[in-house]
Amino acid sequence: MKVEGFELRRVAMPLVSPFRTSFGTQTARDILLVRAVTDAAEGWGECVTLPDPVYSPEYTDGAVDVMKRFFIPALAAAGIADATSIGEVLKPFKAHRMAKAALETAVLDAELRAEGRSFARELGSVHDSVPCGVSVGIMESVPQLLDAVGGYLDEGYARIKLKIEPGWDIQVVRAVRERFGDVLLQVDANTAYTLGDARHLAKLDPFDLLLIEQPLEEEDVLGHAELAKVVKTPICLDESITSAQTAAAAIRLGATSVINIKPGRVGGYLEARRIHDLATAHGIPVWCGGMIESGLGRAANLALASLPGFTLPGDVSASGRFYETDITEPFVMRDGRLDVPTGPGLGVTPVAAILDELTTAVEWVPV
Ligand code: SMG
Ligand code: MG
Repeated sequence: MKVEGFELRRVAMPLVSPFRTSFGTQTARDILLVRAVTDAAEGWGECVTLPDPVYSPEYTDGAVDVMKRFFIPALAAAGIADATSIGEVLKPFKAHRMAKAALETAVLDAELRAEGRSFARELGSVHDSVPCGVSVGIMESVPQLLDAVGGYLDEGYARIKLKIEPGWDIQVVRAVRERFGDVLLQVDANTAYTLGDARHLAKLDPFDLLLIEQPLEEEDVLGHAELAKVVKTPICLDESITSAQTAAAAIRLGATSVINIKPGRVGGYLEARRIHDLATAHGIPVWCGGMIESGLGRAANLALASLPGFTLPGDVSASGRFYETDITEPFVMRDGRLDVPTGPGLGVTPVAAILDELTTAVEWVPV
């Protein structure tokens, strides 16, 4: 397979409601899509960067720049024929994993479409459908949050994740438990606490949460290991896990007893599978994280979430959780589950008219 070039496309997608976390509020997504054009087929990759470097050091304009300035020229020079070589070719360039992931996913999708194989089959899927979790942002008031959570439970979501930060944590979890009983419940702090908050975070223990996600700084893996000695709620790392290597170290240190796997954060679906394999070998459950993806990224996440070690519901929601109009046929939940796509590659393609309408910029970068 010969890669002829990459189209970099920006798509503006308004959210159905603002999504507030400890690092800011998103009201729309400015999504960077990569379309790999090859002599055999085309493939899509979604770059999960945010516009600002507030979740991770990457940001969308930076991803475009690093792709054009370094990654695509390096791929052109190496003459890559398939997706598995991309990681090695881009290895001399440090980090920028979300940008690398988008390129690798686009080429992998093209390759799989050409061969008529699905992402799910390629990655090692063992389920036809997966249970859906939903991530619920920080809100103006507890009654407003309870309304939102009630609505998601009515829709059938199998697990609720509450975003927390200092001042919006213990009383919020208590209110949700009191109102909704023993639903599957977990919290995500997006690095909003320090080890000094250990006693405070231990106040979450009586609420029988599945896990607390990334309470401390991305680089404070040791701090999480210390925290795990004080807090009974299982600690789950998100931001800190950037590769199979960091995952192995965090497991060894006792810093994480569950792992959130986000393909973009770790450099792609192939590295995501390696982390799944490693965690499973250590008896560590994993689940698939989300970055407010369009239908393209969602399709790939569903394939990943159907691997055997993904034993907890992921942040894999229906299209309607975030978007009135998705760029693919919408993913619609049935009995709290989404079907894993089975068609070639991602199994979905953008609806041309919708894609065109939402596109704000397109650039062609030849290889
Ligand atoms: O796609 O359902 C989704 C979003 C899930 O909460 C979610 N993601 O830290 O896990 C996380 C956040 C990161 C993105 S927030 C803009
Ligand atoms: Mg998280």
